[in-house]
Amino acid sequence: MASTERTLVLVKPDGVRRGLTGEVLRRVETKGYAVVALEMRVATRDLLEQHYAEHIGKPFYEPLVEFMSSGPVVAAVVEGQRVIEGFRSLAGSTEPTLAPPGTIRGDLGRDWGTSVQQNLVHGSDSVESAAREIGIWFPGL
Ligand code: IDP
Ligand code: MG
Repeated sequence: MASTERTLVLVKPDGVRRGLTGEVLRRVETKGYAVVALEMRVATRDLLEQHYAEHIGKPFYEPLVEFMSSGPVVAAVVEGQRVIEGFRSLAGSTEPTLAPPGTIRGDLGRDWGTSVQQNLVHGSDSVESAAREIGIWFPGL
């Protein structure tokens, strides 16, 4: 049996503003994953620069940091077998216009004409990213 994994999930500021935090966590929990840490906070630029280091220099980087610090986010550590790919599957693809119905981004998101895609959630994309991101958001864990 595959060993238990942990992933970092963020409900982004658009999700929190739209009152979808509970809906996102509901999908995580009804899928069977466990929320093992949870916090609402406004992310500092410094934290976001660490979190999104791989995107520095891309055209959407500045709008992304601006957007992600525009209001509170809900950060969660979620646990379960294969949860990293499992949550990415629940979230759907990056562009909400193309994310399949049934996914968080596909059901709840759309393009709003902004320079950065406002797509409701973040989920770590690998074991390495998950460990790095959980260390950034929950250093005490
Ligand atoms: P992911 O969140 O699906 O893993 P990443 O490629 O890691 O997508 O990009 C981080 C975030 O940056 C995305 O969730 C989205 O908000 C934004 N983003 C990514 N690519 C683009 C783009 O081409 N245009 C506008 N925004 C983008
Ligand atoms: Mg990513």
